[in-house]
Amino acid sequence: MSGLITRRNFLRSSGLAGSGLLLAGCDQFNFLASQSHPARQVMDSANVLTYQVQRALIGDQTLAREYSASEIRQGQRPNGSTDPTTPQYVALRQGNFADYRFRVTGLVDRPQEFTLDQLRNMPARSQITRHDCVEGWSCIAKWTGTPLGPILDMAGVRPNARFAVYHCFDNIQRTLSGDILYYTSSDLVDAYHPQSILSYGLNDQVLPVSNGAPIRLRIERALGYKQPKYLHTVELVDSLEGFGKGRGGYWEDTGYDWFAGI
Ligand SMILES: Nc1nc2c(c(=O)[nH]1)N[C@H]1C(S)=C(S)[C@@H](COP(=O)(O)O)O[C@H]1N2
Ligand SMILES: [Mo]
Repeated sequence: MSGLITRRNFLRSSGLAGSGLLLAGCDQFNFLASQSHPARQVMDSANVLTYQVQRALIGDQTLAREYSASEIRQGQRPNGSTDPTTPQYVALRQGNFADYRFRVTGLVDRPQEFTLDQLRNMPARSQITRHDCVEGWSCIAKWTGTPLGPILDMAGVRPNARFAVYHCFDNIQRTLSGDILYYTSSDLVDAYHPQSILSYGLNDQVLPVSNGAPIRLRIERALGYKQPKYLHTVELVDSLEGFGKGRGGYWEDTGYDWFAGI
């Protein structure tokens, strides 16, 4: 959490107290999936406002708080998908991820592709941070990986790119019309943030499957659902339309805040 402002303080002080509904846990919010529900409009306008105010106050490069090793009190609690069953993922896992490729696509001059070994041989960063899930729990854990920003620079992000969409292997939901795969997105400020790392290590061990192996992105100034596990592609885009329901992520499509800053 940045010392400057929290969603909670901002909403309280700005008279958007009605939007306190933004702050409670996941389960109560299924009604928000209904596009026509009046709470949706309140939420949408509050999202725009908090996004602009937080970006203005927090600035681009403020770091999320980092902790000391003694503050790691338990393992990172696995949540959401913990054992993806898509054939593509199962096959990669059986091969110990030797055939895994991390890709950068979309509005870039030079699409990129990396093996796990290549990522592990790039400059590494470790950070001990707190993961906050909207369900109401948090964990302090040490994440090790390589920063995303320099990789985006290798790809040459085009000036018209506004968002990074993060595509994952896991079928978070199975429906009659097929699997729904997890995805989320961020602006380029978060994509280039120095703590935004493609992590392959957790608490000094190889990142386990339950926490997103082989690669999981950390976006440390955002809530848990903005920390995509089983990540395979970052796609640079100028609009979030055309992905899922167009709200920028699997959970975002059900009504969660897109910015999700903490
Ligand atoms: N691909 C993918 N990423 C995901 C999820 C998921 O189900 N699938 N769940 C999200 C949520 S809500 C949380 S709280 C964290 C949980 O990460 P963890 O299992 O490492 O604790 O991952 C986030 N990223
Ligand atoms: Mo979460």
